[in-house]
Amino acid sequence: MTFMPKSPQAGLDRILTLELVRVTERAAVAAARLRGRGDEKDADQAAVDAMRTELNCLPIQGTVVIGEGERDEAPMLYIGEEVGVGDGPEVDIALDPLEGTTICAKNLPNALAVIAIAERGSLLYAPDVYMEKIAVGPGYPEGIVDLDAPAAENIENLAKAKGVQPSDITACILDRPRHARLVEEVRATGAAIRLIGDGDVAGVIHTTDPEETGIDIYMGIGGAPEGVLAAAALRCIGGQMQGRLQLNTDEKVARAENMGITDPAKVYRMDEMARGDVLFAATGVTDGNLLAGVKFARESVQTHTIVMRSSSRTVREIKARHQDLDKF
Ligand code: VTB
Repeated sequence: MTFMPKSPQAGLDRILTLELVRVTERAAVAAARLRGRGDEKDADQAAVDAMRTELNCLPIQGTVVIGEGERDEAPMLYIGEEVGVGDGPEVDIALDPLEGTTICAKNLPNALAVIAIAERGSLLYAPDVYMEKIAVGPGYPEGIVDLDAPAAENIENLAKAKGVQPSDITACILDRPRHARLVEEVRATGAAIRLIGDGDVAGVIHTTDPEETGIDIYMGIGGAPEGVLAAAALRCIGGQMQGRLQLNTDEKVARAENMGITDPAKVYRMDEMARGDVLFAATGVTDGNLLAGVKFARESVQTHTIVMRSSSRTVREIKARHQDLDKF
């Protein structure tokens, strides 16, 4: 009998999934060399340079749509920058070479190097404003959480669907004064809260494996670019997420309009933030709940990456030992 390889699904070339791993690995190693040095800017710059170098080796015609900022404020990986070798599929790219610059500078858990690639026109072009978010992992009925419902109702509905008491639920929320009321409302249900300093892309991803991470639900206001990246990840693993841009000034509304957003109050579902075939990769910079951080040994560097693709829902974990230390 001849072995017939399974034909790849439509959408992006699946070989890109593995190519993507090198991109986040390299950014993570560059940032990790500057872990715990108290210098956020240096670590971020190192990650940006490394990611850009590796991205420019990919066989794509890529456009950064979620990046380091607008062209005038970010010299590299700015929104609109063309990356890749300029040949191959036209793709949109959302990236954060160092998600959690402060946690990296302090060497605290869950700093990541992150990237998502999607077919052209299928990621939400979100301005760099805040986004109110709510997310849960897979296995719950559609609509189990709702951004417009009171926090207590979301916790209670989730607990019911999970078959536990609200006191068995843990919510992940960014530790910010703006969340004082949300924290109060969640605690009033009896639920526990994991307050994180930064890193809400990881916070959202952690909801997909509550047994491992101890987190059932992500709630609160974080960055909109991080919201799109998190939605891309959940599209691949499964789960539910909603986000609403915080366009609370005329200037922000105008910026959003420039990016094609006409309804400032719209609640975006996960599949409206990241449509079509999406590839997502994240490499741990510091040790975290799902990914180990970069380890430096005498003759090698080790990395831990999660890489996935929405059309097949394959989730791979890649632990790599790099021995070509000149490159890293
Ligand atoms: C979050 C967090 C990021 O920005 O999105 C946060 O996940 C939101 O902004 O790691 P504020 O810090 O202003 O609250 C980050 O901290 C990255 O800047």
